[in-house]
Amino acid sequence: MQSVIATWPFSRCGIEAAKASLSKSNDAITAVEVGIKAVELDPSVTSAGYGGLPNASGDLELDAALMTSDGRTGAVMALHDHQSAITPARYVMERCNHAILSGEGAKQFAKDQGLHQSDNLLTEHAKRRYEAYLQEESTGNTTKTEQGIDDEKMMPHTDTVGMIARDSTGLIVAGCATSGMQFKHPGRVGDSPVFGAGLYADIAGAAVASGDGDTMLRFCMSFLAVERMRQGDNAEYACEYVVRRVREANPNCQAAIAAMDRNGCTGAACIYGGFTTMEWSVDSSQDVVMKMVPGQTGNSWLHSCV
Ligand code: SD4
Repeated sequence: MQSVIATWPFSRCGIEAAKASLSKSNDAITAVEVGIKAVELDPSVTSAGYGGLPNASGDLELDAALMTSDGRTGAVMALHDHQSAITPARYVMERCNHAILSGEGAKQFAKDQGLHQSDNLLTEHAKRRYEAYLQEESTGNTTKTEQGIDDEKMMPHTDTVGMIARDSTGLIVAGCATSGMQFKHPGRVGDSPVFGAGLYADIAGAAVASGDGDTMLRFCMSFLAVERMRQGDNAEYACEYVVRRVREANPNCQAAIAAMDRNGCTGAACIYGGFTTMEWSVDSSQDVVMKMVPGQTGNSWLHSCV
């Protein structure tokens, strides 16, 4: 069954692109690549690709990864000078002897592959937000907790595009792309491009995570969800199990996960309410469906894209 699931309502354009790609070429890798790229190049999305908020030095710094159910991996971390990181990640997977490239090395690789660099990296909105951040930093007019979290807004802004697609050959591909935490320390990498954490895929299925990567990393959420599906959980139970585990250890963590089993059936779970998936499958409907995922606590997720 051809099937796609992605994180957050802003991924609708990505799901539409992935659906069109699957219909045309029935290739889950290309579907995830074009789907994620559509989101990265949407300037209204403030947490991935062009439109993303910069790091503390004012630079857009992107992470992205792809992983396939037949064991292929590719990721770029802290990539500069690109509006989209998912194609560089695909090229690492297909054209490089390594699984992950970071920083200057990732940039050099992308250049060697002929991928277009851009000097148009920050939208007007991102520039304004960065200026406001600098202003706050210089006046000390922030209310940070010891974890560096803004009290007023409760949690840092965090929304990654994660996408999983299955084609009718049975290949399942997971992908993630993010600009990471807003105004992060240069070089900071969260869970999104880390295999097992932000994404994972193997013959039992695939999963992608979204949320506070600095905390989520240690739970290997995506790997754990796929392990649960291997042991017989459906995708929804697997996600609920993973989120329960994170919540038991850290009830204040903003963490969410979406998964797809080997047959293309999907599920999702989150600690804070407000997490949403976008889904499409060839069997159920021709339309993209938005699903609100109930949270495991009364708290609501705070978005970067508002
Ligand atoms: C990160 N996990 O860089 C990413 C951000 C994110 O949903 O997912 N957001 O920590």
